[in-house]
This record gives sequence, structure tokens and C-alpha cells, in this order.
Amino acid sequence: MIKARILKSTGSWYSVLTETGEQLECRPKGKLRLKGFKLTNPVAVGDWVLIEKENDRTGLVCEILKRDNFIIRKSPRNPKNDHIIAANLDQMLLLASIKNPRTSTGFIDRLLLVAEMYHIPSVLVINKVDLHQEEKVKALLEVWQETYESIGYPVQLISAEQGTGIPKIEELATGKTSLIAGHSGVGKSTLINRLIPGLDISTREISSTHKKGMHTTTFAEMHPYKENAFIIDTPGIKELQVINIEPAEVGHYFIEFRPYMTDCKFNNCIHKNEPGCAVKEAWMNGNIAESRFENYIKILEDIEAINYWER
Ligand SMILES: Nc1nc2c(ncn2[C@@H]2O[C@H](COP(=O)(O)OP(=O)(O)OP(=O)(O)O)[C@@H](O)[C@H]2O)c(=O)[nH]1
Ligand SMILES: [Mg+2]
Ligand SMILES: [Zn+2]
Repeated sequence: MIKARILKSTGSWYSVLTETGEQLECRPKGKLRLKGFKLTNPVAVGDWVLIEKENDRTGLVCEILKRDNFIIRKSPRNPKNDHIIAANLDQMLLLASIKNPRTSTGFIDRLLLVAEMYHIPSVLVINKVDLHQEEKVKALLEVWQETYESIGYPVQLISAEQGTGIPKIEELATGKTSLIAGHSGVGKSTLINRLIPGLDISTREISSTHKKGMHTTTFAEMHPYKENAFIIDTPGIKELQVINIEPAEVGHYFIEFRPYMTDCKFNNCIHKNEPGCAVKEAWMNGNIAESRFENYIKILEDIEAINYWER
């Protein structure tokens, strides 16, 4: 059997790249599943698998190898099932934009939380800086930079369209498997086209009336990038519901809360209404960003509500 990696899954067929550099279209051999998951997609982009070759073009996927990590969400189509966005990731490049469309910090903080849950390092990449003429926008950019850099998340400013800041992204992507995640229309596919000349994946004009993207990419797809590196393009995520987490765990994944948490009066403090909460105190003293604490409370309350209804 040959070791290969899943580049793309379109339901019944998987495009794989073998260790020897061949690209094949594969079908599953029998029922594939990894224990302990109820998934809409048993085989995910980025998975390592063992295949049997049928001929020069096709093969059979026989086995999924254990994942180092993965990012999972509720299936947008079937809420009873989970959907693995991608597996075996070295980092997430969280692509956001302040203009056309504006990414909310709530969305950024949810994605960062999910990446932390699965131990995937994140870089915040702010695209479309060529559109930043207004003072208001520039001021907001500064706030974002300050907020995320002070926590420890690197922030990169780019214009995928004009090429600004791209060398830094090339450097970050070298030798790694990078997931590009973000809202529809922030420029994920444009960035990948910029990094991999000749690839030419489709991107779309933003509708000028709504200033919102139209979901141009519909399947996650992993693109080989230089030697031993891969870049995963994903369909735009609209809303991200955080799953597989208890309310008491949320604070652990807001990494700047960690130094304060040990000083909370109660060791099961969820930093909401408890007396003697050191996290809340840090927020009131300006040591935790306003937006981060607000988003924390929103996410926490969402999770509490979901857990309540599902019990
Ligand atoms: N001004 C400006 N426009 C950009 C930039 N990068 C991308 N765009 C435009 O933004 C629009 C959406 O880009 P896409 O690359 O399709 O966005 P996407 O994130 O892949 O969207 P989905 O596939 O729907 O998730 C296109 O019209 C791009 O030309 C940029 O740096 N500056
Ligand atoms: Mg796209
Ligand atoms: Zn607390």
C-alpha cells in the first residue's frame, strides 16, 4: 500500500497526492471511519491515508491514518453531525478584512478559540490594506494590531491583490501545512493564487450592493506549495458555532486570561458573575482588551445555551 494525502474530497471521490508525487482519484474501499466520530465526512482534506493503486489515474483509499489534529465544526447541512474542515495542520492563517467585508472581532475570537482548542498556532492576516484610506479604518487597524499582538498572535498586513506583504506569508507558509480560514470574500483564494502562480482558482467580484462575498469556493482543497508545504483553501465560514467544549473550559483558550485565572477566588470560576474574579479585574484595569472580554462572554453564553438545550 502507498501512503498519500487527501487534497480534495467531493463526496464520493478523493483526490490524493502520493508520497512519490503522483496525483490519483480514489474511491473508498469499503466503509471508512475513524473511531469516536460522527462525521459527515469520514475522510478530510489533509488526512494521511493508505491507498491501493488501480491504474495510473485511480486507486482505493483503504485506511485513514491517525490525525495529529484537525479543525471541526457542526455540519452546516446536518446539525446532528460534525464536519472536519481539515486535518494535520501546522498553522491557521486567519484571513480577515476591515473593508469589503468587515470581519467582526467576535468571529476572529471564535476562530482563534477553536484553533487553540485543537492546539493549532494562528496568525492573523489582515487583507485588503490597499482599501485603507479612511482615518476610521486606519484607527481600527491599529486597535486590532495592538489587541492581537499584545496577546501573542502575530499580525500580518497584506494586499493579496496588489502583492503587499506577500513575502512574509511565503516565509510563514514554507515547509508547513497552512489552513486559510475566514469569511467569504475576504480574499482567501486570491491570496492562494498569489502564492501559487499558475494555479488560478476562481475568485469572485463582491456584489457591490451587499458588500458581501458570494461563496465562490465550495469545497476545501489543499494545494501543494513548494517542497513539503501545503495550503488549504476553505469555503468562507459565515458563522462558527463552537462545539465540543464546556463553559468552564472557554477561558483556557483565551490565552491572555491564563496568567490571571489562577488568582480567581473560585477555582471553577467562569469569569462572569463570580466575586473575586481576577480575569474580570484584569479587564476592568485595562489589561485585557475590551472586545476580547465582551466576545468571551458572548461565546460563553452561546455555549451555555447550547448545552442547556441539548441536555
Ligand atoms: N481591494 C482588494 N480586493 C481584494 C483583495 N484580495 C481579494 N480581493 C477581492 O475580494 C473578492 C473576493 O476574493 P476571493 O479570493 O474570492 O475571496 P474568498 O475568501 O476566497 O471567498 P470565498 O471563496 O467565497 O470564501 C474578489 O473580488 C477579490 O478580487 C485585496 O487585497 N484588495
Ligand atoms: Mg475562495
Ligand atoms: Zn475568574
